[in-house]
Amino acid sequence: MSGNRTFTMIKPDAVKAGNIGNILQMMNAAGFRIVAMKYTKLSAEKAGEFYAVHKERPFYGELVEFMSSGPIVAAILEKENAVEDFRKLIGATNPSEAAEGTIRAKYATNIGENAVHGADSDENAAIEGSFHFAGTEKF
Ligand code: 3AN
Repeated sequence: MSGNRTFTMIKPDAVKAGNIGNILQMMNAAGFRIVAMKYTKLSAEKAGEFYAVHKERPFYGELVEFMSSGPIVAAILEKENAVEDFRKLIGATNPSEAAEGTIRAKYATNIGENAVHGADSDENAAIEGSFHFAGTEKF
């Protein structure tokens, strides 16, 4: 059975471009409820830890540098079938392949600076949510 929570980050490119409000509005309009949210900045060390699964990928260094380059918004979101529905809402990793109307089609710059993160499984959503939030910060 699929779970009802996912984890997201509005990435430094979208924050810099002034798109926090627009992106939250799209999440809200798609029926996601905010369980936890914070405006924060990852150190290079923390970004490296978060993306440790991509350690061997050629873009790892670039990804860590980018994700620690400026503030982000981290959030846990709730909705039935959250992980899958949220991946649909954000669109493909590469914005040139992202379906029309998706968050990445509208706001991503390129495959690396792609505006938002969305957890890819229920298991990772839980791990990533716990990485950013204590139990007392979830409502
Ligand atoms: P998604 O974020 O769609 O789950 P993943 O998990 O394959 O995509 O990649 C994680 C992050 O790594 C992406 N959001 C993107 O910022 C970065 N990334 C993925 N592929 C590339 C690439 N070919 N070049 C640069 N950065 C990439």
